[in-house]
Amino acid sequence: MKDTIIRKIIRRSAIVAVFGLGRIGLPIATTLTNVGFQVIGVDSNPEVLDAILKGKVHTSELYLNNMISRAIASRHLKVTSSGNVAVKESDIIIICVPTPVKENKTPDYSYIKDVCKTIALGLSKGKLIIVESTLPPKTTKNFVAPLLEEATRLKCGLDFWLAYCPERITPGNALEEFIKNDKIVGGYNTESAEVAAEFFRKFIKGNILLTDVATAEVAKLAENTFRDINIAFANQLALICEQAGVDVLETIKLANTHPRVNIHMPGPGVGGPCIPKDPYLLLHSFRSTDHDIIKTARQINDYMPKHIVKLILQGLKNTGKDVRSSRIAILGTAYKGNVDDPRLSPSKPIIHELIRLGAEAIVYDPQCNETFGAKRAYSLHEAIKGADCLLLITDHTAFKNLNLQEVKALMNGKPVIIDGKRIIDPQNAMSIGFAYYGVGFRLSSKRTLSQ
Ligand code: SAJ
Repeated sequence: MKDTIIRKIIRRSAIVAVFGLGRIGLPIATTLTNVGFQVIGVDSNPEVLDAILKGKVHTSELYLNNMISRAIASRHLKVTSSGNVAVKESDIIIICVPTPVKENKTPDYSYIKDVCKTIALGLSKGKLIIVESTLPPKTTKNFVAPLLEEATRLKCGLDFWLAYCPERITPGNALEEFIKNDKIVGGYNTESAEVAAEFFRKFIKGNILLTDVATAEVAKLAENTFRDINIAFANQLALICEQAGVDVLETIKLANTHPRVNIHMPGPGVGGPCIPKDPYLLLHSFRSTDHDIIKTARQINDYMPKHIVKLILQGLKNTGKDVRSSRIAILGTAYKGNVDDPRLSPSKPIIHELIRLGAEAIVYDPQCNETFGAKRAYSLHEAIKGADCLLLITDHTAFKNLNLQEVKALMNGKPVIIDGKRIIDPQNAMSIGFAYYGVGFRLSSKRTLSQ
């Protein structure tokens, strides 16, 4: 049985079903057609399937729509909502569905549970199931495998193979990184790891790193939790630098010249579908102690939007303006630069608080349609005209070369600029006449923030 699937993989005659055609699953499905596999994409959302069939997917992945159209036209990619049929026709099944956390920060298993139930309807001997979705530790062994076994009476690791192989591609560069990155392959058992590794060896240019499922689950969560903690340190360092009267950018630049130091960048908060929630998945089923760096890092990063509002209020106060009669232009609602995704963006709490305080909030984001309840500007000019305060939240390339002379001329009174991503030159801004505030930029003693 194992020789059969290995032979199909080697010949690239194995048919692959990809469940979940979102920002991870769709690039994976499309790339697999590019490297010679026949792929069936499965998604429960008819709008997603329709956009794929029309080659009009809203994405920040360059060339993805062209690749999709070619794959559909050549029939290397089919898409369907009938998951059980797709499983019956496939040899390899890849799961790329979301694993969010609920309001109470516990894992939401609904997506992974639904997809496992669907897969079980079509599962038979000799298939390989690969989970790419980020999961709490021990979920593959204690939740996914039993769901598949109970419904099919098949034995995991014997009748079918199961591996946890997390994705670490960065949105906007998914197509390149899917092939280039090293790949962790966590096998339910040794044979599962071997079969999954053989599949990835056909197209992954990075290293294939074999381990067990639980270690692979924790490794993935460790990667993203490390980033969250590192960013939290950069954010706390920024707050320290503001009060110490130094610039955090220069501080980090100097500190990172140490051969083994890599401090990340401070910002207005941590957003996106992964980094803000993965630390909670890692903590799940861990009996936290009073001294928990992971939770503290989350609190620091979740505080940063509040700090941005403090900077805004300070800037308006120091220029004789009242927030209740101020127009505030917010550049960016996407959670990070050059993506179109607003999920958990720090812009959301900032905009909601500004509206609560009575400000007129207007948003411009060339890549993201979300406004979080603020007015929407359809150009930079429209957003900035008449604004009392300009707020930079997302470091889109389009915002990195603002003509500050022109911006100042459009703004009202003594203009305030709040540089959440530190993409503006403070000296240049101040020389032109802006009241400049930046995350981690020295607050002169007379400008310390009111607590
Ligand atoms: N951020 C900072 N400072 C930094 C880096 C990021 O404030 O130095 C902020 C960003 O503005 C954003 C948030 O953190 O709001 C998250 O950004 P990110 O680039 O770290 O991460 P994501 O959400 O794009 O994460 C993806 C992840 N991919 C998957 O889970 C499939 C993650 O595994 C990758 O590590 C990450 O991309 C990456 O390496 O870019």
